[in-house]
Order: sequence, then C-alpha cells, then structure tokens
Amino acid sequence: MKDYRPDDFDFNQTLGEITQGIKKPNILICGATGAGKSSVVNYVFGEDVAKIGHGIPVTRGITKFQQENIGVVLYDTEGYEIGTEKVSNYKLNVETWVNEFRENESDKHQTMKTANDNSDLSNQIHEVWYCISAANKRVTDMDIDVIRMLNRKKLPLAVVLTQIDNVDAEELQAMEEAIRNNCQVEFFRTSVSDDEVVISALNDYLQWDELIKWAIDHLDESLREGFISALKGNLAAKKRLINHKIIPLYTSGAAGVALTPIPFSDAALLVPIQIKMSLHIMKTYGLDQKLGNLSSLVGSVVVSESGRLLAQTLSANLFKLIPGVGTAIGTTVNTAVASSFTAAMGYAISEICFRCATAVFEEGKEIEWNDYFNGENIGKLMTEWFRVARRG
Ligand SMILES: Nc1nc2c(ncn2[C@@H]2O[C@H](COP(=O)(O)OP(=O)(O)OP(=O)(O)O)[C@@H](O)[C@H]2O)c(=O)[nH]1
Ligand SMILES: [Mg+2]
Repeated sequence: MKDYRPDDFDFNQTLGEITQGIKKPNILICGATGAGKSSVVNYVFGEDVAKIGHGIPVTRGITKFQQENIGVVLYDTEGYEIGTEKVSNYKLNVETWVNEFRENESDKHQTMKTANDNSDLSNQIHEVWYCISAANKRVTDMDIDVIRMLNRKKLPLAVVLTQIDNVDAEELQAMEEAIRNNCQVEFFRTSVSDDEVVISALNDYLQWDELIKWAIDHLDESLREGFISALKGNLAAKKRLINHKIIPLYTSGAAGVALTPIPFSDAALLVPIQIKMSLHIMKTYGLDQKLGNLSSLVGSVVVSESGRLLAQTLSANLFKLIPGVGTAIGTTVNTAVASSFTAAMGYAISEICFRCATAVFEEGKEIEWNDYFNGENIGKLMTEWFRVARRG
C-alpha cells in the first residue's frame, strides 16, 4: 500500500473546495429599529457572522453580510423608527429591493461568470425573519403592512417575537392574538437575555429550536447544509446532517472507487476521500473556525490512521462481519468494504468532533485537540460502528 504522508495533502485547499461546494441561503432580516434583529442573528449564528463594519451596503437601508467560510448570506434591513418618515420609506425600500433583487443578482452573475455558481436559486431571497419586539407591547400597522406585502411575494416568512423577557404572559398573548388576527404567519418567541434566572423562567416559552426547525424546513434541500453549518451550537442538527447527508456522500464515492475490484494495494485510494469527508465533518461542526490549523491535525490523523486501520481491520477479519463482503477479501477491496470502512471512519470522526464541539462551544472548555483526535479514539469508535453494523 502506498504510504501517504500528511505532506502529500493540502488540507486547507481541500477545506476550500468543500466551502466552495456549499450553497448559501439568502436570509432577509426585517423589523423596527431596536427590535432585536442583530441580537437574533448573533444568537443563532454567532457574533462573527454579522460583525459590525463587515457588511456591504447593497441599497439604501439594506446591508449584506457575507463571508467566504460561512454558509449563509444575511441581508439586514436598517430598522424604521416609529413616528418618523422612515416608516413609510421602509416598506418601499424593502419592496423595491426585493423586486429588483433577482434582476440585480442575475446581472452580477453574468458579469462575474463565477465557475462554481451552478445554482439557479442563488438569486432569490429564500426566507424572511421578521422581528417584532415584545418590549413595545404592540404589533404596529406598519409591521402588518410589510408582512402582508412580503407574503404576497410568496416569500417564506417567520415572525420572530423578540425580547419576551420584557412582557408578562397576558401582554404576550395579546400580541400573539394581534399577529394571528392580521396575517397568516408562523411566529416564534425568543429572548436573548443573558440573565440565567430570566432565561430559565422563560424556558417553557422560548421557541428558538422551533424557529430553527422552521427555517430549515422552509429551505430547499440544497441550501440546508449551508444553513446548518452556519448555526452556532445546534450540535444535534449538525450531527443529523452529517449522518444522513454528508457521510453517505463519501461512502458512495468510496464505493465508486472500488466498483471494479481493485487490488488491495489500491485501498489507499480511499485515503483522500476519507480526508475530505473528515474535513467536511469538522467544518460542519464549526471547528474549522476555532483553530486555524485544526484541519491539518485532523487530516494528518486521518492519513496515518486510515491506512493502518484498514490493514488492521482486514487482518482482524472485522469485515467478515459485514454482510455482502465476499471471500475475495485480502486481495481486493470490494465496494462493501470500501463504503463500510469509510462510513465507520465518518462515524468516528463525527463522534470525536461532536465531543470537541460540545466541550468547546457548550462547556466553554479549553481542550487539547490531541486528546480527542488520536488513533486510539478513532480505532475504538470504528470498532463500535462495526459492532452496531453487524447487529443491525
Ligand atoms: N432584555 C432584552 N434586551 C434585548 C433583547 N434583544 C435585544 N435586546 C436589546 O435591545 C437593543 C436593540 O437590540 P438590537 O439587536 O441591536 O436591535 P436591532 O433590531 O438590530 O436594532 P437596529 O440595528 O438599530 O435596527 C439592544 O440594546 C439589545 O441589547 C432581549 O431579548 N431581551
Ligand atoms: Mg441591528
């Protein structure tokens, strides 16, 4: 078997290829000044996504936030102040811009002719999050007016009822009633108070998870990965995406490599596939944002483990446990071996990344990456995957 060395691979380039392949949903964020738009965005995507000063004004009152390695594009509308002339301008601005958006975006794409833009969907607003602050204790005619206008354009729209820590239950109910009576939209209660007591008291009312589920469900399948990878936290959703969408992408790639029986020595062909899969998993958990050179660490571990473990598991007859793996094993890597070995590797890397992400993002721990990404952990988890596969 060819001995791959970490130097044979450009991990950052691979990570770049993965990033290029991810389509990004365009999300429009609406609401009055101080409604809590920025707070919602920061809560859902983390503070890096729409950093002050990083936006590009696209038209009067609308700022675009886009970063190469982040899977969503946000359009933040400058809020209107109740009682100023900005109120009437707001609706007109948003409406005009939404109308022109498609045209402008397709012009731009024609001029730029970006090689990797194969998405017919890129020139659309994919959904609207309309923020209404519960702190104002009322839903204004203006809000209703703009929501109806956007509804007529058939844009999926959710009302984010923000700052609910500022109202009592009755006031909240009255506002929800007002929304229900005036427009047909789904709404979700949120608050970003950093007071733990407040948040735990509100726990039964808060609907962040529901908002995120709504947002995912209303995106085209092809745009969900970008959205989910851009989320802060939400590790369970990320894990689901990895198991159901990302790992299968690579296991079928691996099966393709082995479609015609290939000599055992060519099992190394699986290494590049597994590296790319591992970096893809790591990126989905947002770990690539955390430490610049983590991709080379993960890549290197996969390079060294993949070959070793394949040889080892073959000799340990582990594969005999997998249905469909023929007796030719030992001389050829057939499709079942190639894909199950890759699936096992994907499972192991996903578990390890999940543990790291939990420690770093949810528990705020400083961790030693080597304690997580090492041959022992990968080997143990892969064996676990094979045991489950055998039983299943
Ligand atoms: N108590 C409480 N305050 C909040 C909450 N969300 C936002 N705020 C505060 O409300 C103010 C406005 O929030 P932003 O998120 O900046 O509102 P915005 O809609 O982005 O405002 P503009 O960009 O000026 O239109 C800030 O001082 C926030 O700290 C919340 O859930 N609870
Ligand atoms: Mg703001």
